[in-house]
Formats: sequence, C-alpha cells, structure tokens
Amino acid sequence: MSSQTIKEVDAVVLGAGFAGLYMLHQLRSKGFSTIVYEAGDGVGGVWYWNRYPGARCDIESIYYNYTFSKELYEEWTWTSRFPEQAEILRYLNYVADRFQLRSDIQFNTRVTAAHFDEKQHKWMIHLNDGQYILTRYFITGIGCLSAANVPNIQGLQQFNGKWYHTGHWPHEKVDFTGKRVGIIGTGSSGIQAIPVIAKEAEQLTVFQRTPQYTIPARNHAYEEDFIKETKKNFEAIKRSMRNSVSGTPFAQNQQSAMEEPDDKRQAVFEKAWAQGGFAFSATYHDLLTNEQSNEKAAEFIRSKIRQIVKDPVVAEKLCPKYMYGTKRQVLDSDYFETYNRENVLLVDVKESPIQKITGEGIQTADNHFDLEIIIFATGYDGMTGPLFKIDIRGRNGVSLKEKWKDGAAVQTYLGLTTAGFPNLFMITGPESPSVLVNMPIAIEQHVEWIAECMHYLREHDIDLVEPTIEAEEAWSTHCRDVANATLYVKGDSWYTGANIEGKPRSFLIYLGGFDYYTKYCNEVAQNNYVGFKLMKLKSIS
Ligand code: NA7
Repeated sequence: MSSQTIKEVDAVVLGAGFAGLYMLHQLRSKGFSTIVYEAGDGVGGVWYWNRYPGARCDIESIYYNYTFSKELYEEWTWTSRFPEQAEILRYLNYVADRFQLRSDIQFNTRVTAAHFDEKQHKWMIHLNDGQYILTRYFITGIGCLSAANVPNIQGLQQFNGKWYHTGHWPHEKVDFTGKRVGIIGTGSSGIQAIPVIAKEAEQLTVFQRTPQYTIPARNHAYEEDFIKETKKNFEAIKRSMRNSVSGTPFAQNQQSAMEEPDDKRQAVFEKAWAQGGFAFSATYHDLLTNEQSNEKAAEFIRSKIRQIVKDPVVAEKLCPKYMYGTKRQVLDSDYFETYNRENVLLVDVKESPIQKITGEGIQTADNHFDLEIIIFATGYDGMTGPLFKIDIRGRNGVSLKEKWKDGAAVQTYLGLTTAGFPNLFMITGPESPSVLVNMPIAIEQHVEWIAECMHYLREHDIDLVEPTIEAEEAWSTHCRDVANATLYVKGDSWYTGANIEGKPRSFLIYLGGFDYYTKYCNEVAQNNYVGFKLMKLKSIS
C-alpha cells in the first residue's frame, strides 16, 4: 500500500443510483472533486440490479423522479402511471448523460472497506482491485435494499437447474417457455413477477410463507394532455411533494376508520380499490395506529381475495392474517387472478415447510416438486445490510457493525451521520424517513443538505464534522418513540429486520413525517449545525 501513489479527492460517493448521481452533480456544482464508485457496469442502482420480469416502481412515474431541474422534468416523458424497471433505467441513463456525470463514475468497482485515518483526518477507501483512495468526505448512496437475501436452504448447490435472485437478475432474458418454475417469496418482487412468469412457464409453483395485502396498481398509459398539464404544474407539484408527509402530493384523510359508519367506510375502501395505487393506505389516518381500524382495512382486502380467487381453499391460503401495512403494502397487476390459472400451484410453506433443495427441485415436508428453474424472491437484509457489507471503521478502528452491535444498537443523528465516524454521510441512512417516503424526494433532501453542510464547512475553514453522542442519543430515542406509537413495530418484515435469521429486531425508519423531518434538518443547519462537533485541524493538532 505504501509504495503506490494514492489518489486523493474531496469526496468519495458509493453507488450510482438516484442518490449517487445527484450527489455527484451537487458536489461538482459546489467545486468539490468527487469520485463515485459503482459495482455494476452501468448507472441505476436498484433499477440496474432488479431486472426480473414485471419489475415496476410502486410510486407514480410523474412523482418518482428528480425535481432539482425544471428543464429535466420538462424534457423527460413517462409513458405509464407506474414506471417499469427498463424505463426508470433509461431515465437514469438520460440523467447521467444530460449532466455529463459518467466521467467521475468508476464502474465495475466495489468498495470493500473505508477506514478513518486519525493521523491524516481523512478516509482511506479500499477498492476490490487493490487500489486505495484518500478522501476528506465519505458518502454512502447504496440504498436500503441492496443486500440480497438468499436463504440458507440445504442442497441449493446440488440443484441441476438454474436459480436466480430477483435482486441480481441476469441482463439477458431468462426464457421460461415450456419450463417448470418454482418461486419462493411473495413480497413485492414475487407478486410482480408471478403473473408475468405464469403466462410463459409450463408450470409455476409458488412457495408462500406469508400471504400479502396487495392492491391493484391499475397501471395505464399516460395521456398526452395529462403529461402536458403535469409539466405545466411542475413548481406546484415539486412544492407539494417537498412539503408533504410522504414525499408525494397526496393528502391523507384525517378521519379515523372507526368514526365512519360501515356502509360509508365500505364505499371509501371500494373507491380506493378501484383507483389503485397507494390511495388505499391513505383512506384513514389511523390504519397503522389503531388495531380496530387496521382490521377493517385487512378484512376488506380479504373479502376481495375471496371474490377473485375461484378455489376457496386457495383463496383462504392467500388471505393474510397479520396487521395490514406492517409489511410494505404491495401493488399488483392480476396477482390474485393468476391463481385461477391451471398452470399455477400455491404451496403454503408454513403448513408444509421446505426441507431441502434436491438435484431436481424442492422437497417440502409433504411433497417433492420437480423444477427446472428456482427463483428466490426472498428480499433483502434491509437498512443496515448494505452498510455492513463494507468494512467501515471510524475512530479507534471501531467498525460500524461493532458500534451498532450488528444492528441491535443503531444510533444516528438525523439518520445521516453517526458519532465516531467524522465526515461520513449516509444518504437515506437508518433512522431517516427513507423507504417510507417517495425515495427520489427523500434522496434530494439528503443530498442537498449534505452538499450545503460541506459548503458551510469549507466556508468556515472547518475540517471535520461529527455528531455529539448526546445529539444522536436524543435523535434515536425520538425515532424509536415515534415508531413505537405505531403498529409498524409489531410486524415481521424487512422494516423490523425479522425477515433475516438472527438479525436483531429494530425499526430504523423515521416516521415523524418527511415535512417535519426536512424542517428539523434545516433548523439544525440554520443553527450552525447544532448537535455536531465542528472541528478545525489547526486546533486539533
Ligand atoms: P420482501 O418484501 O422482503 O419479500 C420477501 C418474501 O420472501 C416474503 O414473502 C418472505 O416471507 C419470503 N421469504 C424470505 N425468506 C424465505 C424463506 N426462507 N422461505 C420462504 N419464504 C421466504 O422482498 P421483496 O424483494 O419482495 O420486496 C422488497 C421491497 O422492494 C419491497 O417492500 C418494496 O419496497 C420494493 P415472509 O413474509 O418473511 O414470511
């Protein structure tokens, strides 16, 4: 290491998805030399890796994009209500070209470690090709769901067919024609893929552990006039997203589901069901705080499943029993209808657990299923998983994993920074609003805040920024208190870490509302970064 010349920049950014691209653009405009490292061979982040059949975003296209540039918003035209993966990837490629970002992105490069060097007061970044780079600021833009979870099922290596994880899908088309396919997992990825694969495969067997509440997406092509009107209203849309609770311009009904007479509530749910998308979750304000209200929503969806699925035994297996919304609500296109097809079989693995994978397929407690392809739609080690894949070490060589005790004791200030790790910023990090907000909008807010903070530090000759223990304890306590007042914490999901065997349970998404959070972050900045230690090297050494 010591014999080679080590390149030095102001900032290293990880990941070339929505977060990394905009971070690079912001830092360049403020004159910081920046390099982005990306493991893939192209931009896109989650939309680069998730190429499985049916992959789509569950936020409407006209809101699921950047708002920092009016020109960009006017130039780009989305084709349908819910954008498919390929279209989002095209958009991000367009952004990379439009703002000439590629020259500062190094593709096919993984950061394996990042260590804070206390002598130089800089981060030493270790790359998988054996190179090192020195940087003042280290910024992660690696998303909350990028560490794929392939469950440890005995025998996978012996399987004679092909297997895939939805989050690492091949770039070339996987042909299911005439094939016996098995899919494990019925979260968003499974529910999007199942109807599409069922149309192509000879036989599709779905291995379901937990049934899901899913609402029809009601996707449709956009009309030209609608797009024109949307572009005309850019400023108003931007304002309303940035000042909203969820990063989308939808207001939540402020009424309780229990205050409404049964027939009226039924009509409200019916209307939202017909409308599709996330309108259903906004029907009443207390669906995720009041168990009785929650059960009303849950029972409405179960009644729809019983209407759609013809075989009553299958319908019952598809009816979720956990509290509505404590796992992410899914949007689907013909998911329940797919179980009326003759080539689709539902296997309840809670009733008959998977015992092993054999050379020829999957063995459950009751049956062997012959398969040529197995798909793992088994999700991710969310929130902390992507950060823990990198050996990040702060002061005294303490790693993030050690400080956070493998995720049991996560503490951050604003979900952006953590004590003992100076000049580390985590875009949409644990304890920020992240995945429960429209992601591009959450990302823009974080990126702009970080860039402003770095600008402030430079203007004031400050070299290091690091939160105080007191500030992060107060933030983490607030974050937990807000979460504990909701039903979210009671669910077994990637939100709580319960989907990963042995992972400590914790709820790492800030639920106080995006509008409140933004205001809070801005006040911290306006008050000269209250809660942070701002250090000048002159006074340290
Ligand atoms: P999710 O939502 O975590 O879903 C994963 C699914 O895989 C879920 O049904 C799990 O059942 C199931 N699973 C996980 N491990 C196993 C094993 N060992 N055996 C059987 N079934 C298993 O991941 P997705 O990729 O679908 O979606 C992630 C997010 O991406 C989504 O929320 C959107 O924000 C976009 P479980 O429910 O844990 O019983």
